[in-house]
Amino acid sequence: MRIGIVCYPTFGGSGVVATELGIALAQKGHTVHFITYDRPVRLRDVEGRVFYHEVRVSDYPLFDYPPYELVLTSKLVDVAEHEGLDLIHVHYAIPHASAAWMAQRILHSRGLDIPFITTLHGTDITLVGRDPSFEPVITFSIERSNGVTAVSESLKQDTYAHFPVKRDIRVIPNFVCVDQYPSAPDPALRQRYAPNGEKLLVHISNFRPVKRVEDVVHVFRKVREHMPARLLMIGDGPERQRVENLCRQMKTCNDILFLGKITRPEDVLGSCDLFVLTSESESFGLAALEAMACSVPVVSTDTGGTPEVNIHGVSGLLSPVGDTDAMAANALEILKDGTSIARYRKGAWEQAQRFDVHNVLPRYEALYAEVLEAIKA
Ligand code: GMT
Repeated sequence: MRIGIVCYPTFGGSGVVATELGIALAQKGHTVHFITYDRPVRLRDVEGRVFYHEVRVSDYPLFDYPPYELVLTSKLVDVAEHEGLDLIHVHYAIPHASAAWMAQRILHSRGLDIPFITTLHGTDITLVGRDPSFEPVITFSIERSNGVTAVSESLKQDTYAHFPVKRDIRVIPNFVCVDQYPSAPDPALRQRYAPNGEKLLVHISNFRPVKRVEDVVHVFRKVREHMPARLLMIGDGPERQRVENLCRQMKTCNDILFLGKITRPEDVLGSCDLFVLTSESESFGLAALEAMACSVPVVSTDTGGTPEVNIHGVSGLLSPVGDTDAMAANALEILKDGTSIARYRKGAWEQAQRFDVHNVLPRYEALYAEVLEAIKA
């Protein structure tokens, strides 16, 4: 199959999943064309079957706002026609699904009928989508997609709750290539970040308000009252400065390290003892799954799709949003002794296996086959 993938090329989970999906499809022999405004950060070639087409918006003085959706639409038409795409898969409802619909109509007028699939990732529905000004476009493009997937059952239900959408939405969860994650800590990294045998906590996010990153610092402070510990903060975003200021006020700077954006977070994750995710809302929590794939247990909030990924008492522990006392108690419960740590590490790794690419990819391929069949009929 020749598949076009549209995604945000950044460190966000939707871009990471879209990129890994394209790579996994190419590994199975499909040809994959990424169409986006920048090269996806995790993109790599697979035997000449992965291509990248940049959507470049020129800066016309006439426009107050750059017309990205229109340029994306034209690029989709161009790539579909000239690369002979069989199908387009867009990640994130806006503006990708509406651009795909417009491209589909243009292609139809030129005698080509190409289906498009929309994968809903979370903030397109739970945050951005709740802005009433987007509602008509999101509802329309979900209804008109040839196939729609959501990354969790919770996100599927949120979509029905927030939009007057009637059509079927298929849950296909996010995935990881479990083999690509380290199976044991790296002694050199442990020595660098926890030189005195401290427990190593880690958080990864885009530091947006929805992540409640300050709560991570409060959880860490409470854990450190009971055991020697250090915290690694990975990622960057609008809240980072505020969180760094909080660390300075609390005089915890020596034990909290801000590593910024990292292309291969698994290199660090694999050497940590506990992943902390304090989000207010989270459709899935890909970063938590990546931690679990490295056998790192998770202390998280019980919001959105997180409980579908982090199983309470197995891969980690869950507690209500904002309850940093409960999250710290959960962290201490997991880290209390070697037996508990080993049990949760095993539970985390086993739970990650359920989301291995080998289990999830066939579900996308089956959907592709179904929509291609339906468009021919
Ligand atoms: O978490 C973010 O703010 C980024 C966002 C994105 O679109 O990249 O992540 C969403 O999609 C990820 C991949 O499906 C999910 O793992 C995240 O849970 C989801 N984020 C939220 O729902 C807040």
